[in-house]
Amino acid sequence: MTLAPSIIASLAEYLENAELNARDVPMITIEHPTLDLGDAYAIQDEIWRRKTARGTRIVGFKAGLTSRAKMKQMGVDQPSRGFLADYFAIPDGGEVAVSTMIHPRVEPEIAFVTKHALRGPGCNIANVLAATDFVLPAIEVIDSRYQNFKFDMNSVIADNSSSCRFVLGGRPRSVSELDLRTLGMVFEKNGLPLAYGAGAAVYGHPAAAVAMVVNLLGERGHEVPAGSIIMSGGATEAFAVAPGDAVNLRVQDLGSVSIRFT
Ligand code: 0L1
Ligand code: MG
Repeated sequence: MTLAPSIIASLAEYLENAELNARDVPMITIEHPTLDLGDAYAIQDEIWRRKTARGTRIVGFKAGLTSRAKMKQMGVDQPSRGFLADYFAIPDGGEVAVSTMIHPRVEPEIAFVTKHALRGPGCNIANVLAATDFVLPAIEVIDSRYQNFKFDMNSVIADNSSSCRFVLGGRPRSVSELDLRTLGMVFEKNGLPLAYGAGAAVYGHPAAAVAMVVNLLGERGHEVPAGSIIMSGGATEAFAVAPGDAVNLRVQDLGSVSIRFT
């Protein structure tokens, strides 16, 4: 780590205010070029602390940048983690106003819900599958707080990996009945296909992406409690949305999930 605790705290306040006020800001590494990965996760964890101190519940976590398509789209070369706050959840088929966000994009994902706690380091696919209660189709709405959705790796990690909203839907299914790598996905906007995906596009196996999140959390002493939601990462690149758009994801054997933007 290179930054003093007071700078970590003020950058966390700056980025959280950008999220809460839906205002974009310059990338933080412009003013703090020495900011490293440890500083970035310390800022993300300080945003987490600020929210829980105000009574917000952290309901789960996310893997970010787990597909080749996403890494290529954003010009980065490693995955990240973020946390999910209670108010990020939108009901299946629900609406969200684009005016409450900066420049939202959507991603097709598989969400895991845990029945046992998970803790890294050393968490692997088998540990994740054994601790999973069920999986669900999910849409993640990401919204970078940075101008023009442009950032470097450390800046996006500090910004909670662009976490903004998520929707869970479909039918909960036990992982013992499924091959998560070969699950097909059709992602649609306004009734037309946007992209097609498969589970293996998510870090080789969606449970491997979840293990990666658990291990990244473990590096800073965080456990994933039973009952957590973990978004395993986009199976395709992310797509911009505008008021009036209806987005739907169909996942083989898991049903569908949708969200509308007003
Ligand atoms: O969920 C994601 O893959 C987003 C991670 C952060 C990068 C981005 O905003 O695209
Ligand atoms: Mg995502």
